[in-house]
Order: sequence, then C-alpha cells, then structure tokens
Amino acid sequence: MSSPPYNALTLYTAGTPNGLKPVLILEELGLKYDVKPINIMTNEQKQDWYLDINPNGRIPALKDGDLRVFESAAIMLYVTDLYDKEKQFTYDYGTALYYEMLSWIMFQMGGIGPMQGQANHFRAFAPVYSAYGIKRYTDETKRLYGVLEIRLSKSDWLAGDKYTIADMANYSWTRGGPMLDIDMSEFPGVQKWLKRIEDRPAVQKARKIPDTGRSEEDIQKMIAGAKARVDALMGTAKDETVKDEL
Ligand SMILES: N[C@@H](CCC(=O)N[C@@H](CS)C(=O)NCC(=O)O)C(=O)O
Repeated sequence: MSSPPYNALTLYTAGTPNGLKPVLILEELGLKYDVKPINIMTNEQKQDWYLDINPNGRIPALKDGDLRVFESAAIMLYVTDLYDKEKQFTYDYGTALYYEMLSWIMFQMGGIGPMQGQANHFRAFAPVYSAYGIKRYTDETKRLYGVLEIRLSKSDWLAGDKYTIADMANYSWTRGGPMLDIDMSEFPGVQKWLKRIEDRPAVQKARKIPDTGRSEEDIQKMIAGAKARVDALMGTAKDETVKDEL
C-alpha cells in the first residue's frame, strides 16, 4: 500500500468549536475536500458506520482515502504534516518552534476545550441548574484565557511569528467566550488576536462550513433560548446550587 497523502479528503463535522478547527486549516491551504455534515442532535456520531471512522463517537473526523484520523488536533497535524509542504501554517518537525506550537495545541486540547465545553454544558444545556458547575468551569476557562493573554499581549501569534494551527485551535474556542458572559475586554491581547484571525478570508469561509442554513443571528437566538431554559431551573427542584461552596 502506498503512503499518504491520498488526495481524497472527506471531513465529517458539525458547526461546533471542535468541528470548525479542521475546516480552518483545510480552507487556508485551499485544499479540495468533501464535507459530510454530522447531525449531533440526532446522535448520528454514535452510529456504527461512524464509529468505524471515529471510535470515540464525536465530531470531527477525517478520511483520506481509506485512512482515518480522529481527534480535531490530530486532524490538523495530519493536514499540515502531509499537505502543507511549504510549512505556511506549521513549523518543521523537530524544531523548537514545532514544539512550541504543539504545546499551545495541547493546551487547547487538554484545557480550554474540555473546560469551556463543560462551562457551556452547565450554562446552556444541563437538565439542572448548577451554580457550582457554572462557576467552576467558567472560572477555569477565564484562567486559561489569562494564560493566552500573557502571550498575546506581547506577540501577534501563539507560536513564533506566524499564524499556525495552534492559533486556529485556540481561536475556535475563545471566539465563544461571550456565550459564557465572559467580558473579553479583560483580555485585550486575546481580543485583538481574535479580530486578526476573524479578518482572514479563509476564516470567514470556514465559519459557514458545514452549511447549516442558520445565520449568526439564529445561532445567537438559539443560545439565548438555551441559557434561559437553564436559568428557569434556578430555585426549582432542579436547582443544584450548593451555596456554602461558592
Ligand atoms: N477531543 C475531541 C472532542 C470532540 C468533541 O467533544 N466533539 C463534540 C462537538 S464540539 C461532539 O461530538 N459532541 C457530541 C457528543 O458528545 O456526542 C476532539 O478534539 O476532536
């Protein structure tokens, strides 16, 4: 069997922070790829055919011919390793900057992603109102934004002096800070970096993939509705507030 790349890319994704990450690099490189939207509302990602591609039953996943890659950062690394020959959005493997980039990617995968994901869950999707859960995960998300701020108050980009997949990975999540009512003006370096990234044509295109037919306004309304549903549980039997621990 020949070695990759196979130039036969299919991305399985949805309109979520992790779902956006691979789209950002695929679009920057102008690669040809098919998109298979996965409906996570109906648990399509738990179906047997999909578990063959991603045994973790989550989006995103990538196929290149018969080869599969799962976990969003693994997909970004696969795409840059195999398709970014000029190293436009990565660094040469084995160099100091490569490991600096990898560190910021892991920071997102092990920190911002899981913590902000839990904060979003407690704030907008939980079947109970848990002030403890909201506070714990929102505070940790803010602490992590503070770590980004230390770097971005002194530098335009996370790793070295160019836009890399480390910026893309962290951007996908931090752009959603306002959903947690995080005051982004507390992080001015992060705010400027978000704007720098948002202005890129490839980013604007990527944000419309997969095409859900929903405008930004519709998405904001949906989030506001979800938060109102959780708020309405406050003070009811589904309120798990543990006031002493706050
Ligand atoms: N560590 C995984 C996380 C993937 C993940 O949590 N994806 C979410 C959407 S952002 C998902 O598939 N949720 C549906 C589910 O949990 O079944 C990655 O980075 O790819």
